[in-house]
Amino acid sequence: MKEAGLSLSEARLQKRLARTFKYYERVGSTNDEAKAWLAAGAPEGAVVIANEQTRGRGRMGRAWRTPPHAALALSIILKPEAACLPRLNMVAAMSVFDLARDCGCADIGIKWPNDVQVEGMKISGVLPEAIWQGGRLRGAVLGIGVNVRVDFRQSALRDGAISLEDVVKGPLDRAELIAALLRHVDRWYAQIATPALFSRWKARLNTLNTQVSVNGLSGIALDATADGALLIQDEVGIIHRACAGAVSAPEQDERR
Ligand code: BT5
Repeated sequence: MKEAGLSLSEARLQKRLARTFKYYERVGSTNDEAKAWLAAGAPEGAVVIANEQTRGRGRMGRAWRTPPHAALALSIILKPEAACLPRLNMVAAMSVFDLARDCGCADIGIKWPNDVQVEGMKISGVLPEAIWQGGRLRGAVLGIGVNVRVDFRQSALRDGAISLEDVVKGPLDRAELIAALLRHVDRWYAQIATPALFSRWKARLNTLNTQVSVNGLSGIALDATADGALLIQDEVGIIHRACAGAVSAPEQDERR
């Protein structure tokens, strides 16, 4: 679908973002660009934005679909305390939740750890990645993808994915959406170490008290912990702790 007069462009973003950013019409993955920029000394808050990703990444090597002119794909460079890394999932999920609410969506929930769902379907995915150097946290990249007008009708994802425009039934301006999303990220990131972020995220989780299967472990999702783990009770009553596992461990990055 064409964005008449409202296409995403560096100039339109420049007018709306009071921050350092890089814009790509087409890129492999914004997370990869942001990681390279972080290594080269990017400031906190800098963001990489793309109109299209050709190798968009999900968690654990999965692919993320970002066709041109249809989605938000951005990666924000952050420099949190190492202890706050597990909270990046919450920052992103709450920010997308608020964006969906701004757009007028009503039935919004967070599927643990960080998928935002509207009407039970995935509208957004989050990929936080930490960069370590010599045992020290250099920073983190918070990748966020949001479907704005991705057409899933002919796709294998059609039963589980949805776009904002499917819900609001009207055209949305991606430059405005990015500006609004970044305002939410800034606000929630400022609260990353607070109990408020955790309690608001937990209150929006639609996963609690449902049957789940995480990393081969099945059971009832009993609770979520302040560091973002899920407590799962198996069929014999044993409680297991599942971690989101999306923020890479120091050893993994140092081996690259
Ligand atoms: C995620 O992974 O949901 C994280 C996606 C993060 C994407 C952003 S875009 C900007 C930044 N740059 C990147 O390269 N990545 C980040 P996961 O929970 O593993 O979900 C991946 C699964 O979601 C896939 O295996 C598909 O089943 C499904 N999927 C792929 N594309 C989708 C889409 N556009 N909408 C909904 N579901 C999708």
